[in-house]
Amino acid sequence: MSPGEKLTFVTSNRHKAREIKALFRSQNVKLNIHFAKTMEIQSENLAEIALFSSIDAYNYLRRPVFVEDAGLFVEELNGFPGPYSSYVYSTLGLDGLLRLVGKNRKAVFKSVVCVYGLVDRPLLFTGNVSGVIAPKPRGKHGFGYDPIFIPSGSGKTLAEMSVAEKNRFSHRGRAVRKLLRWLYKDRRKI
Ligand code: ITT
Repeated sequence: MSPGEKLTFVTSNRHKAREIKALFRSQNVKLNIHFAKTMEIQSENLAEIALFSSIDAYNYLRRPVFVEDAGLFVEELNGFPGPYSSYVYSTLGLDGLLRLVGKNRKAVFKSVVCVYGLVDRPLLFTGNVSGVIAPKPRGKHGFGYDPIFIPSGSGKTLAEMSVAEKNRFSHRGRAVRKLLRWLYKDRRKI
């Protein structure tokens, strides 16, 4: 069995599952997915949240797992909503967030992947993408803040992109490609 096939991705989010599955498929690796909501601690640090979620997933499944935690950090709002992105999305929504953003529209999407139970320590991989907040929502694909985030180097919002195109730009694509590189460029580690 290849190292990637030993791993199970645990998430409650079918969009994330689709994006990550496509990244694994592009390397000809099958991905096991288990849909469940893992425990999320309250912290300002995405890596800490991902670490605790991965331990929770491992304790439940008792096999090598990985989770991914992400958030949108808006510069003018000192990084808000950041680790609270899920809660803010369901309370303020896109329009509520757009009302808070003024002249400075810079933002960063951050992703942290945490693997637990594969080797003798947790493995963390991060991916960031800078961009700007669009004046109004555009596009029908993706989820969450995709309709209002335009990554640097593109004129489109993430919601105007296919899964493959979003993966080329996105925070998640960057973090998961690092994981795949770790698994396949240096197999002697496992
Ligand atoms: P998990 O079960 O994997 O934790 P989740 O939906 O709770 O799924 P996160 O806590 O990582 O995921 O993400 C927090 C929120 O940030 C999420 O609900 C979205 O609103 C937003 N978000 C994360 N990644 C995004 C992306 O790629 N595009 C748009 N919004 C995103």
